[in-house]
Amino acid sequence: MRESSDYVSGEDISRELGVSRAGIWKHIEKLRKEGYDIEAQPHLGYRLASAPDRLIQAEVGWDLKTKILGKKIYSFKKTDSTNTAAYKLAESGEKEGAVVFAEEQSRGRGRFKRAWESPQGGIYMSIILRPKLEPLMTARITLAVSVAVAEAIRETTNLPARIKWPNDVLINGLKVSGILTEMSAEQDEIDFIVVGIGINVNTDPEDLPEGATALKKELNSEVSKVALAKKALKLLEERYLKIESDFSAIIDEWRNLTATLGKRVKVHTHTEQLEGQALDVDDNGGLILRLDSGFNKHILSGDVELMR
Ligand code: BT5
Repeated sequence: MRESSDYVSGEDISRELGVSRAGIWKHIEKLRKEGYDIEAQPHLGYRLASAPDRLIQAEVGWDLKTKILGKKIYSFKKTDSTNTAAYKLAESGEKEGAVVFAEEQSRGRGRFKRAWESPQGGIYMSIILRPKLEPLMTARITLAVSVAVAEAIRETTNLPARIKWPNDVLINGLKVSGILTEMSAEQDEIDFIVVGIGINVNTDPEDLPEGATALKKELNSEVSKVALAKKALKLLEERYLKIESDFSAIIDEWRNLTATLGKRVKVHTHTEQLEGQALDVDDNGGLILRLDSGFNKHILSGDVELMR
């Protein structure tokens, strides 16, 4: 029915799916309850007028042009945190590429035990990865994800999304997306990584903290969460496959999208506060900071404050 903009007869559906006409009616009723707008006309059959903008297998998985990411999709209407859910799944052996979506989170998490506000209207997704990288290289993943998210926003909305090292995507200086990369590793080997992505899509700005914005607010119209999530998965997969072989290409993209380089910044790490000029990123995805003393310092994790 999805491939056709016109009516499909009950007879055709019945033949193709091998179910009775009464069976079809039952399915149609179920789909309607899930938010599908299906028109029924005697003699003509059924027509899909609109599909719900929900982060479920039938929507995100449909025509998703990826090889790994999203091959398995778990969806919650509401959960505490998709990262927590994905982490548990990965611990019990879930394969690389599985994605957990939620329409809402009750305890969305940011980095360093901070909260991620997760009201309805946003995308909350976590992806399980099992890269053969040294643990030191996980910052590469965050960098690649930030490029994929910023590009997906640009391609879907035309809005000027920019990246603030390491994990923020901004529009006009306001935060529209955050990334939380969590890892389980033993010595020199990564067991798995969970990449959590939160994007304020059709979120009501009143439900967001100061300094945040949503795509709907910037664009003045609703954005399809399904289309954006699909695009992000596709663009992320392309970059993920190059993370070892061609990371310099990802850094080049990052350089074009960043709002951090060249700026005077203050960096808060968990041990110290540093000030200087954001010079570049290194091969591990770390930030290279030119200190006032003239020394360059490589920082793998921290918060950047842009100075005037
Ligand atoms: C982040 O942390 O930006 C990572 C956010 C990751 C969220 C995703 S959603 C799916 C998955 N499941 C989870 O539980 N988490 C991931 P950080 O850099 O620490 O930034 C957190 C700070 O951003 C907060 O302290 C607030 O200042 C701000 N903030 C909180 N909610 C926000 C929102 N919805 N939009 C913009 N900014 C927000």
